[in-house]
Amino acid sequence: MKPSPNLGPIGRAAAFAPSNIALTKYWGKRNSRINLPLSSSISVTLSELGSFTIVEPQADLRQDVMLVDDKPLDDAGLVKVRRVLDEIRAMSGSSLYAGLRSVNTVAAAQGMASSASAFAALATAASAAYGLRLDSAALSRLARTGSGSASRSIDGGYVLWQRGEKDDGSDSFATQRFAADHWPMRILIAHASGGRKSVSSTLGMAQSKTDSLLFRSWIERCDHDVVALENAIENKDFSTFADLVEGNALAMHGTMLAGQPALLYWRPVTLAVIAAVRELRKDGAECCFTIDAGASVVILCSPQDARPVSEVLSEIDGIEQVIQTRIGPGARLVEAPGGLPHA
Ligand code: 2P0
Repeated sequence: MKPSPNLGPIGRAAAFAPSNIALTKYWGKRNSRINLPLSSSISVTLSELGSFTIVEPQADLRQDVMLVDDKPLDDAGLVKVRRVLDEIRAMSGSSLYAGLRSVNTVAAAQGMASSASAFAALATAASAAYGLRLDSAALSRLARTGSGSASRSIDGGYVLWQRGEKDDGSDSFATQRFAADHWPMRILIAHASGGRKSVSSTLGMAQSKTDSLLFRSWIERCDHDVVALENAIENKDFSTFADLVEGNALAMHGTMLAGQPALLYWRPVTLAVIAAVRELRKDGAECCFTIDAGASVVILCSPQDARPVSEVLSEIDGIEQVIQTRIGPGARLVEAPGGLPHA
């Protein structure tokens, strides 16, 4: 790629990016090198929970180095980080390596997508550090090459990640469809106690694609759900919204279960939360659930129902804590603190 004509100075930059929760899921790739999905997906961007990342290009470094939550990033993580940085270096015309430091406020590998906020923060901070001034579509594409779901954390509110058609991924990026205040909703994360998930999303979705009898119909269902859900959000139709959000998540887990080997992320507590949410809805609360690649459950609910719903969920055996948050803005540059960004 040619250097951008619109270059700013190279130097330390920092960004915060929030995590996001998919309302219709990304589970299946058409290109696993640059994370091109087989279906579009819709998400909400979380306020508060996410990743803070500092990037500093430095002349004395012989390779990129990164600390995540004060520990050196493992080799698999570094490969993905370098993929994003190499693309940025190609655009900026700089060959400098960078020191990076990231702090997460989301629980990694518990079914909460820490890679979404991590790579959105990386793309935002690193492009500024290398002097690039990129629009949100370009940042979303960059974040996507690190981790698919990260493409949805660049913008805030209700976000649509278009699967795109092109082999180079230029038309596969996410954009805001509705601002957070279009339909303010509370998000409750019912955090299941227990260890890390055993199979990563990256591996799990590859397995489902090759091994699940239901995979083809799963992708067809997503194509339908994305269109229908965008309409439900536009019309603030909670009943349709709840059916689509729950149905899409259950279909994704059904697809995993139909794999050989079957992939099961749930624990008994997962079913207990599902039952409680359905009971609460029957009793008139506006709430519905979704589940990612883990045992924890995320509940979308109206602001007035958030507290009573949260109280019921907190009482369930096996729920460690219920975190309440809301829909918020996307990734942004922030003031970089002093001190070297790497040890
Ligand atoms: C989603 N998940 O739409 C779905 C639902 C998990 C379950 O996006 O391989 O960590 O890095 O592109 O982004 C998790 O997938 O996977 C994910 P990669 P990523 O939120």
